[in-house]
Amino acid sequence: MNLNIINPATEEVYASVLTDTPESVKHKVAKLREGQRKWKKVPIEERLAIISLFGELVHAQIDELAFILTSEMGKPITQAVNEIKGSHNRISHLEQNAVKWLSQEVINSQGSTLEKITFEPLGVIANISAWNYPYNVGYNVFLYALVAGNAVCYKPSEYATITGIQMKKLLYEAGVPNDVFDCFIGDGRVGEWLLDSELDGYFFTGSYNTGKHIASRIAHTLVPVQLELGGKDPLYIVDDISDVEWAAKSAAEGAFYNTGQSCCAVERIYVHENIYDQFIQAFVQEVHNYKTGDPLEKDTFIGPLARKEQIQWLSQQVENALDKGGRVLTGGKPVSGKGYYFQPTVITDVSHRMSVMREETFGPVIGIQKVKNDREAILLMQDTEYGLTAGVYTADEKRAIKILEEMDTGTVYWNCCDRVSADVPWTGRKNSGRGSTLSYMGIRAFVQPKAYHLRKI
Ligand code: TXE
Repeated sequence: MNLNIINPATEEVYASVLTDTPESVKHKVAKLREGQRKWKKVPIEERLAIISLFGELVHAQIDELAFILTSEMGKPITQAVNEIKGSHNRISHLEQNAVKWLSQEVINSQGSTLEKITFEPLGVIANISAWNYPYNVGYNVFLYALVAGNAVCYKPSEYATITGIQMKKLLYEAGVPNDVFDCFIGDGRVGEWLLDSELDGYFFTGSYNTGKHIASRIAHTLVPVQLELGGKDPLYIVDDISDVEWAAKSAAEGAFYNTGQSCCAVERIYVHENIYDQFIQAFVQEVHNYKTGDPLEKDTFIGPLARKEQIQWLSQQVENALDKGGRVLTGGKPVSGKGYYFQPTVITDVSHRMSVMREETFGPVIGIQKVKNDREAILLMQDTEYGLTAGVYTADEKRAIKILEEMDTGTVYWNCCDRVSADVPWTGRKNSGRGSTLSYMGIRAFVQPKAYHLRKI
């Protein structure tokens, strides 16, 4: 079967590729099983050197790779370049830390028994991935898994397939053997065949519904399952902020970057009533400045949505808000003409009875709610099934920490938002997932400990 990849800006077929079949999945998995036995014996320094070379090859082709990413999922080209450049910090993180975190640890060497821990690869793992940041979220899994000595079944999203194929090519060119990494091409059906393949670990990035399905489908196998899922990430703007324009600009960028299709995008904003009017004015002004249009133009900030169905979802959220008393200050509709465009939209007079404040939007639509005090803000921020990130903008560090300590989320931000760092774990709570990538925890996620009790006689 063929998978047609539609350019979301033009609605034309950008590429057509052959998908995997149950037989080809079986064949590839068997090949990777063989390859992993050899790969795990390659010294970690050699594996790291290959990944470093991969990073150089990506860097050398950045413009071409960004063009592909923009053409298949609509990310504005400047943001595509930024993503590819930014994802390199995963490689630097591995170069600096992998040997340290994967080396054996001698725990007790005094007395007659030596006790130590070694870290062995899981084996052959699945990396079932999303389309919104294919470099970032792909690297978080497959580079770390490879460095730790695993073989990887990489299933790029059907909306980032050519990018996945390019990454595979460059990994091979850098020296990753072709029986250690492979791409599995197609939609959820190919993902299902991977679930049937009795792999040694499943690392999933995507929606809550698919993540929940995967976790329950393979629960009986008892292999590790990590899920990086969606969020409904709140941001609270406190009234002690002196530069309200700055806060509005920063919050808007957090909400609308990548056309709002980031897992940690700001999805709802609460503003203290004392600065509410000023904030709204600055926020809407900022959104008016965004250029929506051809994602290949360097100054475009809002591109098309990656998936056509998302237009209907966003329209429904807007309608639902309007029905319940919300006010659309700008945007609110799909853009007519070719391409899956939706106007950047700001809705006020919102409440938690509205879908836009409760369900993941994943597009350029934001609800902004007025609050009386920190207590009200905390209650609203916590009123969610998700637990990915939460942020607060305030001049007062103590006040910020007090609020952030109340958040049941894997990440909290003070005076920043929508950011990821390779040095600290990326992890979700509740419906935002389980397990961590990045940091030393994200290195250790791809190994299993072995305890040695060694006694000389
Ligand atoms: O997810 P989908 P998408 C989240 C983001 C949003 C979602 C968007 O918040 O919720 O990801 O990604 C495959 N068995 N994050 O739309 O549809 C499918 O082919 C096995 C969170 O891509 O769930 C694709 O490869 N596999 C985040 C992958 O699952 C199946 C970072 C994801 O698809 C399958 C980025 C099945 N039955 C995005 N059905 C974070 N928290 O870090 C589909 N797939």
